[in-house]
Amino acid sequence: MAEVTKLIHNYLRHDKKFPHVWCPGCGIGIMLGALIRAIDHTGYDKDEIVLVSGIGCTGRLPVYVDFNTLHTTHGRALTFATGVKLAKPGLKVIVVMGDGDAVAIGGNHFIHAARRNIDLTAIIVNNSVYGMTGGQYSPTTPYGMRSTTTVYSNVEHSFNISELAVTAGAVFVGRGTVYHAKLLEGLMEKAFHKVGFSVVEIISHCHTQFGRLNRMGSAVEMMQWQRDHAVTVEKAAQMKEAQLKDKFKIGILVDRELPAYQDEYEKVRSWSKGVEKK
Ligand SMILES: Cc1ncc(C[n+]2csc(CCOP(=O)(O)OP(=O)(O)O)c2C)c(N)n1
Ligand code: SF4
Ligand SMILES: [Mg+2]
Repeated sequence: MAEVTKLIHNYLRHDKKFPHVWCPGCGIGIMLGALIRAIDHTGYDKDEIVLVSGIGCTGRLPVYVDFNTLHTTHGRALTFATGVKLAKPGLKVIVVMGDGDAVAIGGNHFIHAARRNIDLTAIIVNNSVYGMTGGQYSPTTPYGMRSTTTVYSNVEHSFNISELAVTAGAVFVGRGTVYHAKLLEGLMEKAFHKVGFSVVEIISHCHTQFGRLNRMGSAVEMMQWQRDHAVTVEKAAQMKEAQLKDKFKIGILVDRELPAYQDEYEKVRSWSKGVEKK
């Protein structure tokens, strides 16, 4: 309990910004807890952290935490974060986005940040829908599911955010759920330690929009769904393709080394100042 009180006092803007806007039972609160614990474990000073977000229920998160924070425009969090990282390479820049923020309006920024391998950590809460604006479908709404703009059935096929990140070049990609909070915390910590573009996708629930429209039950029942459909990468390796049909993998999906953009950029700048090119 003393540990929780310490975290609350250290990291939340408890005297300024609460009560928060999230619905009771929303997964974003669990994600916030995991994020703060992971940052606490890394040992960074609060002033060394920059938390950047766009707009959305998830995008609201930096408002509540006592780091350097930027609450920017929908879909452009990664562009603001890129500017911060290039201007102040010594800072740890973490970008918090919803699925819409990251791969709908912000999709092009996302693939190019990954391709460029700029040293940012993207934390993406995938709740399958545009939560804040009333439950419209997003690029992660599964085929056949309902949203307020696909009232009969979504006829589009959804993005797999983590696979997109792997293909686009991210050096670290992890996927967790808000049910598996401890795993999530560990994935975030690993992502923060990685130099280059790292991604943590978090399968979460929006019970008041997506869950209600698809009759998926309460927040607790939606978390039970996460428990029953998530399979660790290690377990999945032992399973047959048919057994994995309605499951998704959690854990570390990729962890590789590639030169990070801002280091390469500094190298080129040094050549322009007369340092000999090797
Ligand atoms: C340029 C622009 N387009 C659209 C909007 C309206 N808008 C605000 S949040 C949002 C979607 C939020 O969905 P997501 O990013 O998945 O976050 P969630 O609320 O689900 O956490 C939209 C479309 C906006 N604020 N700015
Ligand atoms: S609308 Fe959905 S995503 Fe937004 S706070 Fe409520 S439950 Fe969470
Ligand atoms: Mg969303």
